[in-house]
Amino acid sequence: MRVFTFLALLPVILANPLQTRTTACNNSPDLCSKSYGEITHLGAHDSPFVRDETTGNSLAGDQYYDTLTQLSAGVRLVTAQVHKDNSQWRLCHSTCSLLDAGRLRDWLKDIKGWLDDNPNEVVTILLVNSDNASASDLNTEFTSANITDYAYEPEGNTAPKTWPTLQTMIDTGKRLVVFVAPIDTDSAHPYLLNEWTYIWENPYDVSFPSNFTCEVDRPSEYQGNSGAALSANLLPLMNHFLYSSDFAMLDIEYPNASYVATTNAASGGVGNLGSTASACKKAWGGRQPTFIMVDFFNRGPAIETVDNLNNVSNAVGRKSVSKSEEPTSGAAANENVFKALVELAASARAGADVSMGNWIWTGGELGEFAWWRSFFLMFLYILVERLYSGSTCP
Ligand SMILES: *[C@@H]1O[C@H](CO)[C@@H](O)[C@H](O)[C@H]1NC(C)=O
Ligand SMILES: *[C@@H]1O[C@H](CO)[C@@H](O)[C@H](O)[C@H]1NC(C)=O
Ligand SMILES: *[C@@H]1O[C@H](CO)[C@@H](O)[C@H](O)[C@H]1NC(C)=O
Ligand SMILES: *[C@@H]1O[C@H](CO)[C@@H](O)[C@H](O)[C@H]1NC(C)=O
Ligand SMILES: CC(=O)N[C@H]1CO[C@H](CO)[C@@H](O)[C@@H]1O
Repeated sequence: MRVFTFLALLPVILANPLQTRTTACNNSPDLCSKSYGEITHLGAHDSPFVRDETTGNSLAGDQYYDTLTQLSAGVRLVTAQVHKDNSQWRLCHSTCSLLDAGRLRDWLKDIKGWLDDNPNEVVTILLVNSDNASASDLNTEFTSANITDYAYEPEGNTAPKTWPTLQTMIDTGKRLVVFVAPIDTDSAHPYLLNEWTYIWENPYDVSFPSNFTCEVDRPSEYQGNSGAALSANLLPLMNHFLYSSDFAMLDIEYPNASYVATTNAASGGVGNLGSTASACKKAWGGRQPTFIMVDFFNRGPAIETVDNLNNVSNAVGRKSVSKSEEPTSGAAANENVFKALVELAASARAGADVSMGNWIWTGGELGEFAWWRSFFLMFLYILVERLYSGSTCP
């Protein structure tokens, strides 16, 4: 019956090839003709660092869904920290003893497979170069994943005034943009772009919903001067994730998951994504953020604000993920300080050396009283160990 209907319609389809074909680029036909730099791409902060059963619901996880699920749900910027561990380039959060998401090359292989399967999508990777990998080191990983054919190379060595349209990037097959923060660029591997030549960011280290701001934090040469950064054609990346301030005095930060439904919402309470993005767009003379980076992207849901900024109401081809619930039962129960301390202690036990660096989850600087904090943490650790050893339920 279906075949018969199709055959009956065939002459109509052949006669009107342009009218019947609607191809979406990054989930919308309206975005095909838009420039890569003018639209807003949803970014998953710390993409491979997930809080699910694979990591024992680690509090160091920033996402409930893995990278490929993120991409299938509409995320188009995936980010990760790259660390050197046992002579391998691995994706680790702060330190490999805290949260190790495997080798960089394996993650890239997964993304390569996704790009093969999704020929109309333009994806951006942002790597935080935690252990100063050279361009040649990273190229070895990208080559091993056979992903370099997709990598886009802008002309020249400065931020371009205009980026190609999504359709052009799709047609030329160069639909992967790779930024590294930071990297000494190497003309032998021109697709590895130094983030600070092309992008500026607002502050990322925020632990109160009222503290989100729109001004430049990095690169330092444009600090507090978004006008100059925009005039220099740098793309605005809007960090919009909230850390818990529970351990702020110890320089330990972990994502605030309990408030994320508001943090990522299109409207509503203090610090919501939609209002912040609107305020930033206004502050930037009508320029919308090129990237918005969030924790737990499915909550909010964050994609709603991105669609609003892109004027997209006809999104297609997205895998649906839970917008309200955390996918793993039990994750909410881990929202307590004792679990955090136990994880820290376990990570320190697993690590070869217990330095203050091991205690820092993400961001944060070693302050002048590091020795004192370290001492205080050891005290807390002993306390927690005692609490845990005598009971099953803290
Ligand atoms: C990073 O490595 C490069 C060589 O690839 C070296 O020139 C540079 O000094 C290193 N930077 C840091 C901060 O270690
Ligand atoms: C590498 O990927 C390209 C497509 O991007 C494919 O044609 C080629 O067969 C792949 N090579 C290997 C060794 O898998
Ligand atoms: C998350 O942020 C909200 C709003 O500031 C706050 O009430 C809550 O205590 C925070 N949760 C954690 C775990 O820090
Ligand atoms: C969405 O519409 C607004 C208002 O007309 C416009 O400023 C903006 O450039 C549009 N964004 C995209 C990606 O089309
Ligand atoms: C730098 C800054 O603005 N800090 C503020 C963040 O929000 C808290 C709570 O609202 C204020 O006390 C800080 O002054």
